[in-house]
Amino acid sequence: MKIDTTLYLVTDSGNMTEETFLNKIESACEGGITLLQLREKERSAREYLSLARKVKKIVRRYNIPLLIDDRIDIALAADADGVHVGQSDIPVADARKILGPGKIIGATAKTAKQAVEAFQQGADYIGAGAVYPTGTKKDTWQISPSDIRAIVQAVPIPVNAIGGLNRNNLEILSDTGIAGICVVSALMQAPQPMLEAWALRAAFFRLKGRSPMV
Ligand code: TZP
Ligand code: MG
Repeated sequence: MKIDTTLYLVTDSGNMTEETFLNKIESACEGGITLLQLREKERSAREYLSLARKVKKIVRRYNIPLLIDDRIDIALAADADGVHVGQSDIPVADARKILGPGKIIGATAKTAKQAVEAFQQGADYIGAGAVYPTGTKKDTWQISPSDIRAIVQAVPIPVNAIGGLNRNNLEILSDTGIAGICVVSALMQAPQPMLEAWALRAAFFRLKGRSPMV
């Protein structure tokens, strides 16, 4: 499935109220995010599903696909657009078997070998990182821009960078060939996610040498 991964918001509702969280998501949608992953590590299945349905109502209005982190059951129940799986989650091939060809499946890869495996199993995009140290995900480690470039060169699907990215630190990714950036805190912690999303888009398009208007 063809997807635009330019500015990919991965959520973290943290200590926010649900209302604040949903308002932030709506604001980020207004600012031009192109993809959203609901990533909720601390919630029960029932809470995760309920939140997924609420988020879906918002993103649908902006034609932004909704992906669910890890949980294929939640993605199916909420009729989300797909899932994102990590290296210790259900393998892409099994996720594809369950979800069928019409859904989006993203996979995390830290090496070109992992990326190729995910692509061959049916992944639609790759998330690669962490680029910078990040407090958002404790059980990860950094990979270098040249690792990311090797991943980009190994697969014909979009590769996004993730990990500690913000509007001011994308420059080290300039030669990697990434299709987009994934951010959590840059948008979730922003007082006005709409303005921040706009700034992130502008920073990314500057990196790629393109105008944000096209
Ligand atoms: N995978 C690698 S780093 C990361 C994930 C989910 C977290 C990125 O969060 P932030 O706040 O953008 O650094
Ligand atoms: Mg996972």
